[in-house]
Amino acid sequence: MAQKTTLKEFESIFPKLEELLLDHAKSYNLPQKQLDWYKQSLEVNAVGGKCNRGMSVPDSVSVLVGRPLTEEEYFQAATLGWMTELLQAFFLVSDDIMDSSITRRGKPCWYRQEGVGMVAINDAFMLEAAIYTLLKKLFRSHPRYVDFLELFHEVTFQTEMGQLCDLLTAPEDVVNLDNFSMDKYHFIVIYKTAYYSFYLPVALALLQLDIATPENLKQAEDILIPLGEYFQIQDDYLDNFGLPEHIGKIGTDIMDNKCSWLVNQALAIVTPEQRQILEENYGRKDKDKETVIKKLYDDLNLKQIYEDYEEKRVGEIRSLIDKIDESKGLKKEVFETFLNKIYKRSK
Ligand code: DMA
Ligand code: MG
Ligand code: MG
Ligand code: MG
Repeated sequence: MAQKTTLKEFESIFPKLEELLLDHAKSYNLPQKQLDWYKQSLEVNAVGGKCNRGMSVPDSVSVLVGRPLTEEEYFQAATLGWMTELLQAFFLVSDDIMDSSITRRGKPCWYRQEGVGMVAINDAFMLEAAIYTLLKKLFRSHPRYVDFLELFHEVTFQTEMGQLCDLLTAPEDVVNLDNFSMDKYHFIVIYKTAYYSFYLPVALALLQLDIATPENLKQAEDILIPLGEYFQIQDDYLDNFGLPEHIGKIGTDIMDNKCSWLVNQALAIVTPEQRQILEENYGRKDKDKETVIKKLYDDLNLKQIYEDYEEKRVGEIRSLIDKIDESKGLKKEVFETFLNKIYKRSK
């Protein structure tokens, strides 16, 4: 029987990894002040989230071997999990700057914290670099070391393409609703979110066990990408309908002119008059205009449309999972665990 990791157990691995990262910086005689800064950036940005992505690595490894992990196996899997959290930290620190966000995990975004500002850009790069420091220190002799490296590089590039498309579809100065479409939306979200949040942890688990093949990686991708798309649709829904106390962040998609799932749904059903309201109020850095859009979303019943969509999508994903051929080394439970964690989430 597989065993699920707890946040406490997962977090207990972090101090050891932090020590390795700080030792690495010390080996270059990085001065104390900068060492303290790096430590602080690691602790604020990599720790303190839900760690769903990170914990899914040991959970997936345990499901795949069908038993609880040994201490050594758990350490390895949790380390790979922490690397996905470092990748996420790198993306979030930069995403919050680019999205002009206010809070993250219930606190001011890193770039808005006292004395940080644009140093956060370099901190983001250092969070990314930490992945490769750990990979080299702990996986240099793993038979799939090169595959780990290539996977992190490829998934990083995929996410950056998604972010590029997200940003260029949301210019700050021109609102053109004709620029939005569900096709563009699909591209944006599978790249900016699904690969690093869903495909990466499972691919890492397969690589750790050295059972990854082109076939089972493809099989995993075929389910994890739709699952990741559903997850980002939830994120877009929660950006407007979620409670900041639950999601730990204040929504910015309307003011940021984002090609969000909600605006695409709205565009599909608006009357000409409502479209005019969208044209005049969407994507403006103005609280009152944002309120007008929020009211329009309520009038359009987007909450109900989302809830109906969620039921339909989850049904489709369940049937994809049901069709998995377990003879290629994958297990349905890996995906069921993911789905159960995010179904009807409010944070
Ligand atoms: C999330 O997009 C994607 C990445 C790569 C961080 P987002 O801006 O909707 O995320 P959030 O709502 O957390 O700012
Ligand atoms: Mg954002
Ligand atoms: Mg963003
Ligand atoms: Mg969002």
